[in-house]
Amino acid sequence: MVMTDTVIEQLRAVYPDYAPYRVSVDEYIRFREQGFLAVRGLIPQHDVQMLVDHTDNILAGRESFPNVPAPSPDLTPMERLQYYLRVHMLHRVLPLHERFMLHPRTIDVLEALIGPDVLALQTMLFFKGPGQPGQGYHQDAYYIPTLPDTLCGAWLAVDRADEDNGCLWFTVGSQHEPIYPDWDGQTKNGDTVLGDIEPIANASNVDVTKNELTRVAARYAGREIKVEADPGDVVFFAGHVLHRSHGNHTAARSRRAFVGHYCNARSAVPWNHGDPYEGEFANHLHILARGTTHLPYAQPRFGTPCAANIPAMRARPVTDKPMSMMSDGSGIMLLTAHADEADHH
Ligand SMILES: O=C(O)CCC(=O)C(=O)O
Repeated sequence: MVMTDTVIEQLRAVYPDYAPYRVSVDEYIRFREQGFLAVRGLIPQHDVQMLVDHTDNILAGRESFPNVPAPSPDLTPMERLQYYLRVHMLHRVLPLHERFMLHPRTIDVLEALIGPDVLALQTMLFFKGPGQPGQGYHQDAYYIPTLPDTLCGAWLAVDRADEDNGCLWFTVGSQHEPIYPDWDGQTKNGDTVLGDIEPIANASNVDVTKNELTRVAARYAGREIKVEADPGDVVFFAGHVLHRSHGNHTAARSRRAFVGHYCNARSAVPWNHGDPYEGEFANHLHILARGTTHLPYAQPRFGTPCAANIPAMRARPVTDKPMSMMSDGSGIMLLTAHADEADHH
């Protein structure tokens, strides 16, 4: 959408120095060619510092997550760093997490990659302290189905993430693969309509001999890319791309990250993180971050500004004349407004 000054002002009430981010054609192409796109420095450092302070406070017992057991005061500093691996869906209970889920710089990128209408579905906060495990090959759209399938992850580095503390790795080319059903998995999802698809077992298992997506990854041998990231970098990745992370092998460095999952707001979403929902789809439980939709959506619980609560963000520019692809007279086809009433057909 074209950001008007009024909309930018409303967003700046929560994100004081927000400046819209414009995705380039080159970035758009790279996202499709590689299945992921790292946007460096997308989130300002003082914003990232809020997540650093928040997670430090959690581990020190100065803040707590509602309904999640807190670390006991008797733990050693190392035991504290290793207490949480990841916590899901905190945007439904903590304003700070809703703020990061709907960060307009993140949504600017999603609008270009999977939009224009963007629905915010899920969040995870990774602590991944020293010694904590990674996650083996998996495809996110297996866990979070969207119909049509438009899922995209946005992974914000809170600490520096590198090979030693368990950054992300992507298998380039695998974004074109179907979603493999996992008979031993948590869902019945997958592209089972394909006549010859072979189900796999143990997606996400870090043991490559057990994780049967290893045989899919083998088709792209030599094309796995390590994506190191600095605080504030956001890595966007498509729902089908095979990706994984290794364990944190450092002695003292955590690898914290804030992850959101999103889809085009015109997709139907039969998913709500395991919670029951009325009816076939759960779109009404997920937040409209940008644009508009003919489907239901939720309001942000803590009032974070986004399309759900700013009507101007849901407006689509319309012309008062029908448009057609028409020749400009030199043989070039252009999207052109009909000039005369007589042409309105
Ligand atoms: O951060 C990680 O280690 C894994 C994250 C991941 O694979 C995901 O969000 O799908």
